[in-house]
Amino acid sequence: MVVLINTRQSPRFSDKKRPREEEEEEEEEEEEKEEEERQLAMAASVAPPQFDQITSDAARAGAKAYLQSRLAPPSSTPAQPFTIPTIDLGPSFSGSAAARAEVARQIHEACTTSGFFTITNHGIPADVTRGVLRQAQRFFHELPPARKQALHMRHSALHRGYEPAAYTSIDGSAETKEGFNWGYEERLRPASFADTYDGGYVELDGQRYDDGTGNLWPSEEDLPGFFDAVKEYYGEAMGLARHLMGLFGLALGLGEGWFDKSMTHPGGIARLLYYPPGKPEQEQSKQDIGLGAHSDYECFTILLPSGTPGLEVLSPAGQWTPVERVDGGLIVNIADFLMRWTNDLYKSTVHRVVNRTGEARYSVPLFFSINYDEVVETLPSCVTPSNPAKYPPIRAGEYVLERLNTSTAGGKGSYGNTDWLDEKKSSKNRETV
Ligand SMILES: O=C(O)CCC(=O)C(=O)O
Ligand SMILES: [Fe+2]
Repeated sequence: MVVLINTRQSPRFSDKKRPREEEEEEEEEEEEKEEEERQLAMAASVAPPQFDQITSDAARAGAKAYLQSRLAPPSSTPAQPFTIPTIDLGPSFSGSAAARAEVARQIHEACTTSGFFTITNHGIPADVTRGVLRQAQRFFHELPPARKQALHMRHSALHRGYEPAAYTSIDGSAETKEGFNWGYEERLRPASFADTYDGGYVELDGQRYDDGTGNLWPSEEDLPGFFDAVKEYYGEAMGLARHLMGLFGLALGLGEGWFDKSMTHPGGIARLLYYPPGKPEQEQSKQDIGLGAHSDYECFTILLPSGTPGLEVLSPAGQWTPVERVDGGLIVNIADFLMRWTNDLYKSTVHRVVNRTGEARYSVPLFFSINYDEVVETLPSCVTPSNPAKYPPIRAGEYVLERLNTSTAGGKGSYGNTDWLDEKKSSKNRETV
């Protein structure tokens, strides 16, 4: 059991402010407002990253409409049992094809009903999961505010770095969570990729930043050991994700190796999340949402939660259902690519986080994607004359980027941030010449 202590003093409980502090706060707000305006002006004048104009436009238009459609109140679906099963993944690592097929069968059942399941015996050592949760705590509470601001997501065209509270808004409500986001880079390559990685990793926008220029890390000096602990968990989780993709292939009757060709340089965005202590149910308002209702974008998500509850899943009957924590378990949820491949057979279920406890909550999701330059197109086996493909083909990276862009408060996305990234890349190149 991980015990995480919130060392941060909530502003709600702070003493009455002195005028000097108020002045400083006002100045800060003014600066933030100016920065916001500057970003909006840039957003209007800088073109979105070009990769494949046709699918890029479609992804952007589709992303917004899609999110709205998933958030619409459900039709008159009658209440039905809605369970989030726990699946013992242990037998799936055995040499027995029958044992692996049985695990795949259980996965198939979960994916066609709730779209969520908890896995146990997943193979990630407890000290590694404890280690990364500990780093989340350090990042949010030990890194000085100025250092966090230097890693602000507004400096990234790829939504990487530090995300302060209320910076993103996926269903229109301001969110109380803070985050730290990163994606794949060469330094993170797990040993388990040795036989499968082809060296061709490209980012969401189809470009190469695998030398690390796409990410924003705290320095080793500021947080000693942070990078190594995060890398260790990330490597384990990426390896587990590849294993799960084999099981999804099996579950869909395609074979364990079906997705291998699309995982030669897979994408995997991960983040550390911090949800400040919340209020009891009766005092909650819309402002207290930790993370607004949404579906995830990629193949599936592997979520490592701390001991504090808060994750809720929307059932087909429109009921928010809490996900029970299973000791040592990881939560897996289907995301949009698997829903699109399977023409809605697998459910990319809407979920949200509300911390109703007086304790801080932390979590570490990994959003596993196929190669970002691959196209996701409905599987022929999931299409019939009476059930034609519901979704047009989309390029993986573009789709994720457009969904991320629509989630930034004000909808301006990261378009205004490309100059900064180009500058960072060219100065890095200058250093290495
Ligand atoms: O923190 C959690 O429990 C869920 C996080 C999540 O849904 C997400 O980051 O997409
Ligand atoms: Fe999510």
